[in-house]
Amino acid sequence: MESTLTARDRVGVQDFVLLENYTSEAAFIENLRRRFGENLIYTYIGSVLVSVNPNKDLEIYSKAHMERYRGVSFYEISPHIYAVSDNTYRAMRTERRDQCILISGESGAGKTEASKKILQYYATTCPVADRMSTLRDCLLQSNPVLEAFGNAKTLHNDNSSRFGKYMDVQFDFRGAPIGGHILNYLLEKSRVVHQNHGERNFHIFYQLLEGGEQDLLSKLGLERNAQKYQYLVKGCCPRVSSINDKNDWRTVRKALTVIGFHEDEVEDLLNIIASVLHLGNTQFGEGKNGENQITTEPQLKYLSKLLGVDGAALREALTHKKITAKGEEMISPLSFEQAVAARDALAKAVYGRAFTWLVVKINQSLAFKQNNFKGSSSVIGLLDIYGFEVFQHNSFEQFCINYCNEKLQQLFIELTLKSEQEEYEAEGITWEPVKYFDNKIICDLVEEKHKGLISILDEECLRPGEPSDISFLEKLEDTLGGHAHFVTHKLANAKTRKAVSREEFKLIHYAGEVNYSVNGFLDKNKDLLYRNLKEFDMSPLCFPLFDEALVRHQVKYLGLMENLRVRRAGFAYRRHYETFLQRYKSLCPGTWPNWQGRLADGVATLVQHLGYKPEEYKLGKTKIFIRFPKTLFSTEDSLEARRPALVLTLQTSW
Ligand code: AD9
Ligand code: MG
Repeated sequence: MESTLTARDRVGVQDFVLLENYTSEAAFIENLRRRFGENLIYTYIGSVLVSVNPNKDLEIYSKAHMERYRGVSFYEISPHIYAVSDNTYRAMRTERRDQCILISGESGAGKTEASKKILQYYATTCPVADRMSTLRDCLLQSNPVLEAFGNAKTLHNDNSSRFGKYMDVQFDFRGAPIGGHILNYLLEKSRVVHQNHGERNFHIFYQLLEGGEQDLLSKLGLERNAQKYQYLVKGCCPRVSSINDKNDWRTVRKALTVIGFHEDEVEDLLNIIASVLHLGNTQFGEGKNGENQITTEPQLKYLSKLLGVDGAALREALTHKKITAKGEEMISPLSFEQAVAARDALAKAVYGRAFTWLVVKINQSLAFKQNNFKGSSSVIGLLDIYGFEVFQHNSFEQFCINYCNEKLQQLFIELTLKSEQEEYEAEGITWEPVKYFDNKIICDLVEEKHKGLISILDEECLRPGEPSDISFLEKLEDTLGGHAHFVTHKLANAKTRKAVSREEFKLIHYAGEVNYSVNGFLDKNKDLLYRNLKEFDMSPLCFPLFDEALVRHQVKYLGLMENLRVRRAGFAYRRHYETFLQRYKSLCPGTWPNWQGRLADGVATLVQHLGYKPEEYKLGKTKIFIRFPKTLFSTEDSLEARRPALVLTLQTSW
């Protein structure tokens, strides 16, 4: 007998809420797998979009695709990042409220790609305000520039964001973009001086060396060979097959011009990049009198030229430190190790400053010019941070990144699981609570005042005496010992002790367990730069097509099953009686033009007239709750969801 697959069997359901066996994790994963097999990477859980990384280019992002999603309701067309973009845009316009799109997922899952697609959608489909056509280009071109300076190849992602980004796009009353603003968080500066095996420094270094014109390189004193630079050889990975540094250089160079960087500003920026490479090649050795001195004169010469500082002063600053004791300033020589640390600290500080300056410049070009503007404006915010990551060796940087993801998960829980269920309870709607893991306990472990990990770290950094990474670890053990999410070698039982070394602590995160080496925690937290260095006034500035275990892990820790249960049992829409009545009263002679009685009775009259079936809605204390989107579609085609849009990206291979 021939068996035929229905389209639904083949491509699964496009909203998990429609899944028959909705409590089964296996059915959930199977639905994702089927859709993924058909290149359908997007699926909804109600208004949350789940996206599975295809790791290949799909023909679903053309202008024609964008047009298809314009002005069309969320549930009327197949799930897409453009549907979220459009829905958010229309919600902003009709409700005149600022909106925010949060993108969550682990490293390499596709957050940055999603954020770029959203921006492209707005740049292509929104009307253009007077004299604002250049803004659109600046918005789009800010991406390659920020990625060049803030992204790098890691073991998880060839284009991994090493900074967090929150971008606001401001729209005028007609829905035309009129401005933008970028907030950057915590660049991973340590990458400038060190990369783990198989990883690279920030893209810009390789782009400049590969793509920079010969004249330019000569002026900067650079050779076209990344292997020559100590800061670029640590990861033994100068080239990456998926990256074309030469082409990317051209893109970045053009983008800088479009954004409005003057030639001298680009020169300043490249001087800084080159000086970081020269700093990396600056070596120290023993002088005639046993003193520590710089042994690489050409580097010093270039450094003083490129940074615009006096050579002798720079030499002194890299080999000596200035301290104030009993009101007197004293200069003391640095040991070899101290000099190397001072050099690296300067390289990180210089690069960090250049990155901040870059963002300031981009913001100037995106800034909305008040004098051209009439009327009110609203904002759509886009959050794209670095994703949760676990390497074999994890340090302060991973700790910061993973804590950031822990906080984002808190927000996700708050928006989708907690507030939703609390609202049903408050409104007196009969409700069987759905249990979920609340990661607040881990956030508190990290951030609680006086008792949390960060407070203990700060206190240890400021403590007189000789605080060290190990004394910090001991303080953690004293204060946090016994916490269910905190383990060290000493605290572990005989069975698990081997899994944590004596210089590590383990955090049991919502997304998995991570061992952090405390080595360098104190210095990195202090971000130390000797005073005499600070005083310089430098220039401004083949993928598996679906790894089921990996996907299952993410489905679990992101709480997607719980999310589905809340959505499935819950109500897609809710409106205050007054708002609902105001909007639809014209559809019912009994409520038009003005309902004089109790609001709840007016809504009951209205929905009865509209033919709502009892199972389709519930009346709470102050609001009407509507279970299915289609009920509302028949009433009003374009009513928007009020929650901020959420996009969850899933990694398919690590
Ligand atoms: V990290 O936390 O910054 O390390 P992201 O941002 O989550 O990470 P990213 O968006 O950079 O991941 O995606 C990683 C790679 O996956 C991209 O460079 C693409 O090669 C690939 N990717 C992601 N999303 C898509 C997509 N929608 N279509 C095709 C994609 N490829
Ligand atoms: Mg990213």
